[in-house]
Amino acid sequence: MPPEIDAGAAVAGLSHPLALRRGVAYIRLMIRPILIHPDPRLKKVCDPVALITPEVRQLAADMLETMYDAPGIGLAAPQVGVTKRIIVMDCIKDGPPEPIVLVNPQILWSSEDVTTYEEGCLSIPEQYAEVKRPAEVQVRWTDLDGKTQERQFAGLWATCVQHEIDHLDGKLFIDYLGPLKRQMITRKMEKLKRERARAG
Ligand code: K1U
Ligand code: ZN
Repeated sequence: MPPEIDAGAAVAGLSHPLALRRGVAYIRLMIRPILIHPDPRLKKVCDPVALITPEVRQLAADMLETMYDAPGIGLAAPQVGVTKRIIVMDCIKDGPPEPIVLVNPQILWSSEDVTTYEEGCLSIPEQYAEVKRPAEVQVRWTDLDGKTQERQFAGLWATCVQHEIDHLDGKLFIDYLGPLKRQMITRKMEKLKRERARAG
């Protein structure tokens, strides 16, 4: 978590410094291991979250901590082995961080306009490929207060939110590539996993 952000405040979705003293309950944050492709948990369609519980808030806080530590601009719950429909994002490169937690996100509208971005994935380290996606999307989700939120995302935020929602449906950015490229990346990841397992 960047020093400007208070963990409890981030969990509550309160990233403004004035929000830091509102008596938000503090919880211990944990960097969770990120699963590497191929893994069956990354191929599952995740379950909707029925209720915002302390466990959901803890998971969201841990996911933000894990994403900032990696570092990344997004993370989906299945990447830390939890097959629930929760994603976190912060696509701010310069300036104060803007962490957001989206529970049960749904794309309501996608622009006809498409954009190409060279995507990466924390579950497929050091592999990048161009992916074409709608340039803007309207998304509805539940926040950690249980309130419904809606926002139109553009630019990197739009690319990232679609990449993360794909994770919740068991889809990876390599699934947009041709079979040869996808197979080559998968083989590299199998080798990486073998090496990591050997190294302990
Ligand atoms: O879901 C993930 O695996 C996270 C992924 C999100 C993403 C990246 C690019 C396009 C769409 C979605 C990452 O964060 S990969 C790392 C990354 O992009 C990055 C890392 C450090 C600084 C800036 C970007
Ligand atoms: Zn990813």
